[in-house]
Amino acid sequence: YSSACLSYTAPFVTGYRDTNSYQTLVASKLIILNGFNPAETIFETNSNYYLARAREAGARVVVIDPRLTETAATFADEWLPLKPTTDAALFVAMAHVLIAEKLCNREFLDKYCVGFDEGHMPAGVPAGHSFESYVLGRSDGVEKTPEWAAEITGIEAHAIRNLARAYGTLHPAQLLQGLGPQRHAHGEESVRAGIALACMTGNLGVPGGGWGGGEGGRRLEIPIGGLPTGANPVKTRIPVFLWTDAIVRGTEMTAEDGVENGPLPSNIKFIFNLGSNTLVNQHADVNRTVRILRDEGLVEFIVVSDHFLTPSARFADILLPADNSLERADIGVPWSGERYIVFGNKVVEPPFECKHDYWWLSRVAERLGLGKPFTEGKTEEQWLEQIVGDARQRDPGFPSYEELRQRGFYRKDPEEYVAFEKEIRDPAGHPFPTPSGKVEIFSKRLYDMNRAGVPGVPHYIPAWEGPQDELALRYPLQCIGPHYKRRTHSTWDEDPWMEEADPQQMWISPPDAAARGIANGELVKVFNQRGALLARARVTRRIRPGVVAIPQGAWYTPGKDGVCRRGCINVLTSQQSTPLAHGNAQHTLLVEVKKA
Ligand SMILES: Nc1nc2c(c(=O)[nH]1)N[C@H]1C(S)=C(S)[C@@H](COP(=O)(O)OP(=O)(O)OC[C@H]3O[C@@H](n4cnc5c(=O)[nH]c(N)nc54)[C@H](O)[C@@H]3O)O[C@H]1N2
Ligand SMILES: Nc1nc2c(c(=O)[nH]1)N[C@H]1C(S)=C(S)[C@@H](COP(=O)(O)OP(=O)(O)OC[C@H]3O[C@@H](n4cnc5c(=O)[nH]c(N)nc54)[C@H](O)[C@@H]3O)O[C@H]1N2
Ligand SMILES: [Mo]
Repeated sequence: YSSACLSYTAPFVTGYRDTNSYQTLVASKLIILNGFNPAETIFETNSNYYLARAREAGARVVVIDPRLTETAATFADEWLPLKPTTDAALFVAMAHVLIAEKLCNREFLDKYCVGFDEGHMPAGVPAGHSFESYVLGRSDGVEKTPEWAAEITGIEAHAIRNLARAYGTLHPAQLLQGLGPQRHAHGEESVRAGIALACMTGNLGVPGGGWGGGEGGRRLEIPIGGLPTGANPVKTRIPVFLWTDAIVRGTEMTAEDGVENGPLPSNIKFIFNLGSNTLVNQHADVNRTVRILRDEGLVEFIVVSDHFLTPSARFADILLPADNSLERADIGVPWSGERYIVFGNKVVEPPFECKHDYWWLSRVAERLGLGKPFTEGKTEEQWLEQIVGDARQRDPGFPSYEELRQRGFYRKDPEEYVAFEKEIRDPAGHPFPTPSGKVEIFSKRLYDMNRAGVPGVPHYIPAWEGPQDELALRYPLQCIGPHYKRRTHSTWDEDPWMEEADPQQMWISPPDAAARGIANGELVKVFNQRGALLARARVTRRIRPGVVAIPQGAWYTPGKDGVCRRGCINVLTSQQSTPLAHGNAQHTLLVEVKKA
């Protein structure tokens, strides 16, 4: 759900996915934050600290986002409010300026990359397929000038030119992409086009330079393990976003659907849903999901474990009340590449029948005759001791179990980490782990796969349900669902204090509101071909006209008419997956809004 397009696509280009640590921002002369909003989504505890340091050191910060986010309000010298789904067009036009104004680092491209120009193409590919040929319009007759992109992105041509010139002359420069731009139809392309730009300006593997998709410095993580998961005898894998399809047509899904080692021997009949509200709330197209889950002939049994009676929990055949982090001892590992772990001691006993998931899972394993291999006879605490013991073997500085329990955390000093540094310093000794050993701006693997909508080099491909889709005649507003600072997805949506601080509301621009007679604070109905919801309008200049934003994560609360009263954006989103990664495009949708 988070990063399918990035995680799946980046390895085709650079061999693996990696990002500089945020300390390196301090050396940057220019920082482009593209759909990256760490002031609200906190990509690393100190990402904002380093952004502030970088600004103090004189870096210019440009934020590209349809919304004037808290990040833009706090750090940006310039805000470019582009139309959602059009990042690749912006990047391709920046590439055009770099070529036309001779700001390209040809030496870097020749040495480290394949596929930028016709002189550096893999064997067996007909002429005209390089990135340069695409940008200059030699392959399709359309020159990707800033004027071409202005029409598509809604960013004026001179602003695109200025940004490209700054990127081509201020060195080192860092281009950081959040995960929002890739959670879109053809989200693969903004990832690939971003890496191509970083190479064109010689910004890969350089301190203060770099290209990043979200999390920083993964390689510096603390070596903490978890419970062994054993060997999964099932070798068939499906893209997670297609789980609802696997319920209705699992056995028919093929490699075209992203299935590996298929086919599935059966459609999904049984679901364990632990610590997740994705069963209903967080997956796209709630109304379709609900229709599927209601059909008892499809999924026959659902087990849910949670703290709250979430919209997902309402679909459980068996609902298990879980203990929470104050009611058990556990090791907490940050989700991003950070250099600390925390230890949470048990503060109170779990109330009523609440139990740790390990407790009931062990008992299920026992009934299946797998008790011993599952638990190895160990209690929860014995597992924690073993995990700490293993970590101590890998890292001599790691505290003992008792020390960790007392202190509550273990951290290592932050260290600068520059992604792809060794590949750039020593290309012969450390080739990029791609077929050519270089950065593949043209990927022969993707070209040979010949997947519809995935060419060999990055292209701008108009999104389905995007601003250029005919559907916009019926539903003229693009709608995005940003991650909201007051909650984690749907967690704490029901908390009244958080609601007071940051209510669930829809951002709409003054002209769009005026055209519909909507005043600030009024209740509106937002709808499209899949569903409808009610929301309070926040009329604000902080969003570009033509776009509305409804924070994702509100609890699905349908009225008798099926309209969601709370404002769960996933009643409007689509289950169509992206063409290569089969990731979700949950930011790509069109809607209309009217007074409720
Ligand atoms: N407070 C809080 N923090 C969180 C989370 C949370 O729910 N709440 N969730 C966590 C998780 S699991 C994840 S995966 C990350 C998610 O982090 P992201 O995926 O980066 O977050 P989003 O809010 O989806 O998108 C980031 C920004 O992209 C913008 N955007 C949307 N569409 C486009 C586009 O087409 N182009 C451009 N340039 N910008 C666009 C949005 O307006 C938004 O400001 O956050 C993590 N952090
Ligand atoms: N429209 C739209 N939809 C999105 C996104 C988007 O950008 N737009 N983002 C997507 C992304 S990136 C993600 S990661 C997903 C997130 O989707 P989910 O991971 O499903 O998100 P949460 O709503 O945080 O659900 C977590 C649940 O776990 C429960 N829980 C917490 N701690 C425990 C515990 O210790 N034990 C048990 N048993 N339960 C516990 C919480 O109460 C909560 O109900 O949403 C995706 N959905
Ligand atoms: Mo995520």
